[in-house]
Amino acid sequence: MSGKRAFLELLKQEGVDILFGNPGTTELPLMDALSVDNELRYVLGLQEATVIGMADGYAQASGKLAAVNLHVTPGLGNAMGMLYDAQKAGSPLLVTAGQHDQDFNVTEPILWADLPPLARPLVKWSAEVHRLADLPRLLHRAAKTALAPPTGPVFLALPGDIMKAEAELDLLAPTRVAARLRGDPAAVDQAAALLAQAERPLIIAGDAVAHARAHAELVELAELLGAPVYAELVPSTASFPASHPLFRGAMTRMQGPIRKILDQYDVLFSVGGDLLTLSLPSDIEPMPAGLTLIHLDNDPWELGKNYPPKVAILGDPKTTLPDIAAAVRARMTTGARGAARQRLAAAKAATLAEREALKAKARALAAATPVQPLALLAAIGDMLPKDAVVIDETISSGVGIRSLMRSDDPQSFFGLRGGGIGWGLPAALGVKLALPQRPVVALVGDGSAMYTCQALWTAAHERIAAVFVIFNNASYRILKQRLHAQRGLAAQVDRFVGMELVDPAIDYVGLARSLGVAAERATTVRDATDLIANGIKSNAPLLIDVPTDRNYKPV
Ligand SMILES: Cc1ncc(C[n+]2csc(CCOP(=O)(O)OP(=O)(O)O)c2C)c(N)n1
Ligand SMILES: [Mg+2]
Repeated sequence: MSGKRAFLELLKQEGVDILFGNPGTTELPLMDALSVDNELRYVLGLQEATVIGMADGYAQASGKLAAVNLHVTPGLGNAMGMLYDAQKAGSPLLVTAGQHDQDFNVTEPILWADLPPLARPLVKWSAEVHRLADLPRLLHRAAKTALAPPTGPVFLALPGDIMKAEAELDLLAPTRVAARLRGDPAAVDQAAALLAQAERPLIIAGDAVAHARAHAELVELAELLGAPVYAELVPSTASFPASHPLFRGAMTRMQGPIRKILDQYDVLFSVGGDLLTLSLPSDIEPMPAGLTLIHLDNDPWELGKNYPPKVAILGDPKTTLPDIAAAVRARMTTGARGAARQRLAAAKAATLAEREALKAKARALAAATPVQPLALLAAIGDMLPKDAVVIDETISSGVGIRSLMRSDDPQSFFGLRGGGIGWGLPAALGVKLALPQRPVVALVGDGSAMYTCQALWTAAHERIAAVFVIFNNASYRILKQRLHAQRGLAAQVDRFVGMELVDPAIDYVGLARSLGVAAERATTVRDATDLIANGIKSNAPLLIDVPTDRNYKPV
């Protein structure tokens, strides 16, 4: 068997049915093999950032391995920003790239550089195949590593001579690591003792809860404790059902406001997230000294990474949370149960009041021109069908988004976890490929959209019926907000260099149409939601450009 055919067979063994890629000369052997393969769908992205973004969305929404093939050095280079996002989101990506023939590299041919060290900082494992006989073992190892917890991208370089060579090959077989690790019983009991005595417990739910599909298990514990639940600071998933009355939305990323929240509690249970993902430095210590921390994660790196917990449990949320809940129940005194019931009622009332206030604020802005992002978000949240999936790259426009979207199941919401912008458009395509039966609506900032607008062509070419809503404030508004808040020179002279996307204004409708995607402009909230509804019905990709308020000063 040839290396190129073996590679495709190995991917199929690993359950891969889509190969996301962008080819060049070093990938020609592989492209040759694909020409006679009828099982793998090759999804072409017109820039490598788009290729990785699509694969990331696909991996996150499906929970499956997503396979990628990139061009040699510059191809991998273009992919790095989105690879960073995929790493932060823990997306199981098998990233491969072609390499020149091994005996050709000493001449330093065009496009050549040593690839594994380039990818290494952003992946769990990075290697190159040096003998065709090793291809099956290395490919299966790569796939196993990507999917074993904590999941994440891996990289494998494929020299041309390996792809072209022929040999008798044993393709071996995939390994799947059974990941439902149940936390240590002694530690579970210790955690339960602290939780059962807590007077003001709080839960922060991270992405691993959604990855483990452990909503019901966490809801049970939260209700038992009467503990409000925040999503981790920069979530990439719906780690708790948005409609649940204990859910307070994603916690802020600013030290001062975080501290204000945490000061109200005596025990913090952090499950499956990054504690805490901060954005800018501050003199304020966000973690109160007296707060008792309990930590559960399936990634040992995250346990006690920044703040020392009283109890740290390595375990899968789905299998470990019920053990914790059972132990808490057994340990709670009658008094503690009564107090928990009161907390539950009070927390529910507080959440409902907060949510109602946010919605009232949004309603009051519904008719404002230009469109206010809060009003648009709330209206979208009200009109989306129950099974819709929201992709969030709204940046400065996303305030309150987790409370406004009915993101109730673990696959209903995907957000930009790594902060490298340009993720939203391609991720939406990957999500729609993984969940073809569900309406997929991407909410994307105008600036973010420009990094990977090529994704629109792939949407048209592959007929991927996602709806893209551009929150178009003709600026990098978040940067203006942040710089203004620093009260420096820019705020004094009211001039923000490199943050205005004007002169010329970018024509997103024209851009989308030029890439084969239908597009319309909406100047009112009502027009925007009508168009979204049409887009969902039409079963074809649609871009909706919504000019939104450019104001960046606090109101
Ligand atoms: C790859 C990458 N380049 C640059 C940045 C810096 N950056 C963060 S937010 C932002 C602007 C986002 O603009 P837009 O999508 O229009 O959202 P808005 O701030 O206007 O809400 C930029 C340039 C980044 N995070 N990632
Ligand atoms: Mg903008």
